[in-house]
Amino acid sequence: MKDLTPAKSDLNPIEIASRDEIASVQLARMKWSLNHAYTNVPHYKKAFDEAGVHPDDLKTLSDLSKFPFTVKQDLRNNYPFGMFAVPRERVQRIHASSGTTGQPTVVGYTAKDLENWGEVVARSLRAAGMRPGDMLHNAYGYGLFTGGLGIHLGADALGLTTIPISGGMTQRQVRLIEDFGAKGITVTPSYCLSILDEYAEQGLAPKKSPLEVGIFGAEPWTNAMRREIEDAFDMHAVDIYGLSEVIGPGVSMECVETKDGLHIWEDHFYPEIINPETGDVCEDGELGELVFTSLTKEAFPIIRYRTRDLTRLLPGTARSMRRMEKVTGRTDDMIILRGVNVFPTQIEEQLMTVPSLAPHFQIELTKGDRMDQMTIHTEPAKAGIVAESTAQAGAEELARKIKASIGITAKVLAGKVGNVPRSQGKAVRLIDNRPKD
Ligand code: DLL
Repeated sequence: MKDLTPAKSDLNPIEIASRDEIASVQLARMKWSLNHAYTNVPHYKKAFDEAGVHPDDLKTLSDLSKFPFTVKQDLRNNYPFGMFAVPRERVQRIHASSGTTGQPTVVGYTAKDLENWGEVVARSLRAAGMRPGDMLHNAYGYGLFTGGLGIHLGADALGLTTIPISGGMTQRQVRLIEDFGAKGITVTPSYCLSILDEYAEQGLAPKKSPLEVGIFGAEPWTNAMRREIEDAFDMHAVDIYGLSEVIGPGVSMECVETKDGLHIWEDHFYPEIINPETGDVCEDGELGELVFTSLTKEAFPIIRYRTRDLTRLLPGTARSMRRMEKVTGRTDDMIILRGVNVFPTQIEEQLMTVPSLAPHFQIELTKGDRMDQMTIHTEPAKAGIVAESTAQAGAEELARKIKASIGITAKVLAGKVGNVPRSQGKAVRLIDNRPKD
């Protein structure tokens, strides 16, 4: 793999500024953001008043803990445009969550917001090793989802040549990567695995592909998956994180030279970790729920938004800005099986250690005689090469590993190749077939 470390002189100076400098930018911007939300969004005025706090009460960054949280339900209650802090005419772009679990969440951006978004995504792409003039194959979905268009903004800001291919039509993805010679690919890690399968299908060697870096996010993935993908394509694999409510992709980014967690672009997004049960703010280093406050957003300021993502905050390394550890999962994705908490990423980690099984998986929950049962659907590795009996032995090995490392009994099935549904975006890791009562 090539060394893709960016030159220090190419970075935005704030990325490597002193902590004091960063804190002073944060404090000034946080005061502005709280005032902006309070003055222009009725929801925030009401919530702050009810909590007995006023933006002027913020004297230091830690005073933020006096302010109330914002949760997804607040956004739903204000559907569609009630959380906007500028007249609708000043909103140049709208994105929305898919709304599969309820009403869609709508977010908006002014011209300045789009410029800032482009800047943080450009920083992220540069941190991944992309340089002006490089070619980017952008396979995140274009549309209401922030992935495709968000990455596109940053690619334009950095001066890349962008292939706006979006998700799907996997044969064509492979063809264009090969014919055009993209250096970078932006895609969900699960869809990258489908692209990898397609390389095998077409008899092409992924190691010989022009790709030098994959920029993976929009869903949790493990370091074990990183090794799998890096090895298969002989390219770097780095993590990009974000969520629509905070801006979209580009809230935080892993640096290609260290691959040690994701630097949060703290001059735009202020992070806190809280105990999800008590709401108390945790110390850096403690595992908890990630909470964000936007510092510069005009159209859709967001104050202490509970992301439901679990991680911890760590000091800066390649950049001065703090890092977040790779996300373990969302509080809503946590499975409680007979009293044991399990995240799909823990299953992924174990699956990657069984060579006879492919990296695709899906977890199904059912009700057994009395207790909940977990079945993990997997497939033989390397279509047609690994015998079914070998894969079945691999499935049993995986069940033993899961028992030993996580402490739960799961049934592991190695079905036929293609049995596990393939994603073209975010993978669906969990199917809950337990009766609803
Ligand atoms: O997924 C934005 C995005 C697009 C990020 C492309 C990175 C790349 P939403 O659809 O609003 O936005 O979903 C946000 O996805 O709260 C996390 O639970 C999850 N997520 C996003 N990035 C990561 C990541 C986009 N790198 C939700 N690791 C977030 C783990 C991630 N989970």
